[in-house]
Amino acid sequence: MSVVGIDVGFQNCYIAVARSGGIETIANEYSDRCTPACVSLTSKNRMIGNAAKSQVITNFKNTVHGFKKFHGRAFDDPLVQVEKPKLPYSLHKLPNGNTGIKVRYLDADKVFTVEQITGMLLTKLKETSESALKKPVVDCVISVPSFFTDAERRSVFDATQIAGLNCLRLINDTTAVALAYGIYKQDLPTPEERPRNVVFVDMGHSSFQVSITAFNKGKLKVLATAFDLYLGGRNFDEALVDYFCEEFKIKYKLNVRDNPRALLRLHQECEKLKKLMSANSSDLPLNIECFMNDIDVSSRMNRGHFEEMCAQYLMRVEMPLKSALEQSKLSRDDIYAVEIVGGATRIPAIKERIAKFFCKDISTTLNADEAVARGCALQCAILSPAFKVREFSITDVVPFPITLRWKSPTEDGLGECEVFSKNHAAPFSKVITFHKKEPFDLEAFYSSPQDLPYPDHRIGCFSVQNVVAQPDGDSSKVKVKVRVNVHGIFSVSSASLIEKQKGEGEDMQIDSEPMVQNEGRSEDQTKMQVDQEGQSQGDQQNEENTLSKLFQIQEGAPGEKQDPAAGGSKPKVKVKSIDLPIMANNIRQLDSDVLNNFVDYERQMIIQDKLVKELNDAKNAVEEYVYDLRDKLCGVYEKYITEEDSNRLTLMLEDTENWLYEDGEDQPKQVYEEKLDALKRLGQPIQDRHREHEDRPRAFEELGKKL
Ligand code: ATP
Ligand code: K
Ligand code: MG
Repeated sequence: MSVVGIDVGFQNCYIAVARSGGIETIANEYSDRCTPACVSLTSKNRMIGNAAKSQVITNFKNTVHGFKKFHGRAFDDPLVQVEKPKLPYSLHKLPNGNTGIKVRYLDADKVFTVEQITGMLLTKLKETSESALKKPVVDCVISVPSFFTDAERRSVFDATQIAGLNCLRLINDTTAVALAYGIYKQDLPTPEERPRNVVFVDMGHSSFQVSITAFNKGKLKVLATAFDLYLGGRNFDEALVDYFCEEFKIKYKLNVRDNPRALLRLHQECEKLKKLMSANSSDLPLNIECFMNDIDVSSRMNRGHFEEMCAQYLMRVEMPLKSALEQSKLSRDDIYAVEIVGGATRIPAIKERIAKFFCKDISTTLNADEAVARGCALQCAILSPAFKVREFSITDVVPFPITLRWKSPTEDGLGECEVFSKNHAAPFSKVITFHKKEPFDLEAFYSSPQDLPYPDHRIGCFSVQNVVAQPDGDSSKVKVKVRVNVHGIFSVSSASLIEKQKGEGEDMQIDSEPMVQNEGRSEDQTKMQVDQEGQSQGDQQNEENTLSKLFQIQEGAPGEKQDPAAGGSKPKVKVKSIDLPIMANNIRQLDSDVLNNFVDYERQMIIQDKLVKELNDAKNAVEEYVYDLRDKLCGVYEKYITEEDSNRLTLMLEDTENWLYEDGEDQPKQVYEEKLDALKRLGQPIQDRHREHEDRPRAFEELGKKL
């Protein structure tokens, strides 16, 4: 079993694995630890990662990047509409209203869902991990921004399935970083001592995330998270692009925005310039040759000017820091350290703002690019039964409060209950008791739409089916379990009808306020605990854990369960409970048949890519042989072939080279293989004569040694 953690960034992806007793970030076939989040479609195959990035300008209409924010979003979503004009490729409204990505692939127009595009990227990352680990990779942990809502998380999860991955956890970026920070610390306070509070700040290419996390020995607890959905490194690139577009309009009469290729090039150059400015406060040049209409352009920029231009973005750094601190109810003095990660935190002005806000020097003890992936790999190792890892429990938060609503005969026709408050511990399950005579619907939604970074506050509707009245006509007691699972996804996970036993029932209210019980740890966390052998049960001092002890469900006889409500002080009464089916509607997740089609299609595309790769390899082998043999004919082989033969062979090699660029440009694999064989039949005897000659003195030498 393999242990793999993947940081899927808006711009950059990283993979970490558990290998030879530690966590390592691995490099791809370009010896690059960073794989660009980029997919390029062509008439023959797909290129993914570095190969796709090199197509950004040449094949701009079919090279997809910057798609992470489209997960779980409708085409009409304001966020999608803001991004759309900035993209060199086209977006398309799918029949179900979702965002589709329109490209040319295999000489046909094709619309992919964002799950499919991320699925392609994950396929590549899976292959990279497999070649590093030299074994199949299925289990993994993948990071998502902490502010991702239900729909976005479900969408990313679907993408992992398309790629054939078994995602053990979608972990929040900043929580992964916290794990990477805490698990190696030997000097954390004991569980009885005051925790060590650390702020984690991650500014990537597209967004800004902050978390405050409390550490004690063997555990971390996220206290608060905050974010700016639209603040990241790309804003700073765009500020430079805007500036130079204006300048070039006046200076060179160029309308850069009308030329997608030039605009993309300017973007790339501005990003380079931005990075240079992080290390350099002096005046720096920007030069682009043959930029547009054969004109070379040049300009200059320095850090001071850049910071002035970006004042509006720099101003926004403080807000999420302030929000997280307020939510955590800590003061600045309670903060032990401020750790920064993410590429854009390398901008000196951003570091300054963060340090100034906390009145503290910031720490950069973590690898800014790789910490998220490493945290993911650590979480994967903890969850994997095949690995023994230092005990470490992770308690995350519910970032946006969740409410359930149902039809009720009393009140004003609707009953309502906030089941998860903001920053409630997660993963977590709760049991809610209803009194009902017939099936009923539970509508789940985010309680505060105004704070939600998503235009629709509905999560889904869960129908509890097969509910009937008791034989005496009374309402039945229905226990419904709701949970935020290990991925941060909400669901009504199960329901059961409790059959009334003799002598019980007098104290039953009809459809009163539902009773909510905290179940403590969800199943997922229980499993986590089992996996982390020897972890103490009572490791949380909070109220939930006490309750979890009180209300732990025990295994009963088949079809029967111990009534969780009967725990505690009351004597335990055995009751019969019947599992009820739940139908989930309007959940923003792919239907299973659609998902299966995507899984099949991804497999087909993988096969297609493999065929193209084999074909290209066969063709390249011919080309390489031609170059190699030609070089050697005028070099080391010269003595082993007559001049006449050599001339004839050289001519043949030249013919083959020309053929490769003409008739031989696009042939089946077999043709290249035959061509190579034919060349080898001529080249091999020369090579053999050469080798024989080389070996002879060595053989004599060896013989001499022996004698
Ligand atoms: P996100 O977290 O938003 O999904 P990501 O994880 O892909 O995005 P990172 O890899 O953390 O993003 O950071 C990429 C950003 O950091 C880019 O905007 C890049 O230009 C910027 N960046 C990297 N190095 C530097 C540097 N030395 N100075 C300034 N910016 C930098
Ligand atoms: K990243
Ligand atoms: Mg990131």
